[in-house]
Amino acid sequence: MSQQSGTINIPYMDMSHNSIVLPDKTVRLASTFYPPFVAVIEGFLSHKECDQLISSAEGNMRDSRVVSPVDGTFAEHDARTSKSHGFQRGATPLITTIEKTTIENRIAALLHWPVVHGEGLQVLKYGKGQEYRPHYDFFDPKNANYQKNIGKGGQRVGTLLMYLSDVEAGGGTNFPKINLEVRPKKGMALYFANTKFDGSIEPLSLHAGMPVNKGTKFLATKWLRANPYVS
Ligand code: PD2
Ligand code: ZN
Repeated sequence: MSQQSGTINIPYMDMSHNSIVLPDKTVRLASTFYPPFVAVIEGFLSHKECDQLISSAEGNMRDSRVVSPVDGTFAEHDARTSKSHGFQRGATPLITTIEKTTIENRIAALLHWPVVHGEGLQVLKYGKGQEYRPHYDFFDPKNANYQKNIGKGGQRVGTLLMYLSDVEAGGGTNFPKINLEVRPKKGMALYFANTKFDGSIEPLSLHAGMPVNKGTKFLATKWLRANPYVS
């Protein structure tokens, strides 16, 4: 299976071994799936990094928003009931783009994808009953209302979710079209491709953040764009 096409570059992961050596740590490739390309990476963040990300975001959280298919603006929506805070790229020392041993650089090394192609990290908090109903992270190229968002850095080609907390019940990331659900585990990351290897959108990537039934779920999301992203 090749994760790279002749014409369009998309993020890819070295799957030749069961662990992946990154500049500052070695992580474990626990599961892979195709199609769509999905990978679970254990030990991607330390528990200390998870706690630091939560505490740097928690005071600034507000109701999460989605990109509206109606007019392309960011708006609150019943489908996404979490609270969240969006960082600019490199906003805190932990995620700065300069230091080689940071989360941003670790993501870039894992996926062979430049830091500047990433949107800023979003940290999300889901309390009991909160969820993110089934949706796509890509922008439908046929919907003219998304053109402004696509213009700012191209398609969202891939998504890396990083679970910042353990959750007692619920809170999995579910892919209803392929009957796959990944349960949260503190420090674990889940990558999935939003496009096929040729760069066209991948309908099988439909996914949802399942309602939290017990406990609190914290998550960090990194959306990767086809081109350099400027907010
Ligand atoms: O919280 C999740 O598991 C989740 C599920 C689907 C997050 C996102 N999408 C997202 O942030 O795009
Ligand atoms: Zn999503």
